[in-house]
Amino acid sequence: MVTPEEKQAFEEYGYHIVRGALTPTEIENLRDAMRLLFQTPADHPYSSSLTPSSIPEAECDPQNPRALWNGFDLPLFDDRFYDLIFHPRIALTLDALIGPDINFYETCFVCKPPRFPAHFRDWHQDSSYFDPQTNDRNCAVILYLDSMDGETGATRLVPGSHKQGTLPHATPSESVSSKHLEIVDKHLYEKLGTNFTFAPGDALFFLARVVHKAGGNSSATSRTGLIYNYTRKDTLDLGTKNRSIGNGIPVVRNGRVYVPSREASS
Ligand SMILES: O=C(O)CCC(=O)C(=O)O
Repeated sequence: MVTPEEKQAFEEYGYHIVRGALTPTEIENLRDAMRLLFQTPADHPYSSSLTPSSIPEAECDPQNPRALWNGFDLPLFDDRFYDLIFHPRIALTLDALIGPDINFYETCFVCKPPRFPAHFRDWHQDSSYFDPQTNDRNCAVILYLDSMDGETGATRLVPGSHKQGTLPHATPSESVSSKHLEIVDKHLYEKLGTNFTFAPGDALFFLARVVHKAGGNSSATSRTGLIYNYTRKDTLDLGTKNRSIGNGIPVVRNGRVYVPSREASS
């Protein structure tokens, strides 16, 4: 799944890209799952897992009537999000990058509606939510369901920034923002960030300490990515245990995607 050169680059820069990780049929299937998730009513028992954006200038997308920009615990809303945890190409790439032996950690989506501001989900490390852990083998993969580039919501990241360790984070001061943690000195990272162009189905893997942000979307259409986090089997929470559903379940063992019945009988 990953060449020795790619593994070395991953350790150096903290990220890895797999183009076309999802097939066109898989993309369509996951877009359909997102279309249904976007219809979740505000009085749904689990709607507190889904966050409307309240961006004044953002256009309302008829497919996303509550303007949901972010949501966690996706398998609560559609079994297809559960199946995706075990996608062989993604799971075995993770095993090669941070393994051996991978566990699931958490999942979310980020939807960038038209006119999504570039500072809305600004520079941060995912590890600000996860640390302390027993080691740094915690990795996100963003699966792009729509094309994204520097003007249309592509994730930006700072290569090698995982080597800085854990940086101070705070809640954003801008009135229009995600309200999620961001780096206190976030202005330092703007000129260091790499711009990418992603096609639907591409996958961006990066360590939880890599500094990254969601790009702004100046186009007329929403752009959605699914973000799945995984850990190595021995990467454990030392502080408050992450309570995301499915957290800690086995995904790869002995170089194979975990299948419960098979493992029980072997
Ligand atoms: O969607 C993106 O491009 C990145 C979003 C992100 O990093 C986050 O919401 O934590």
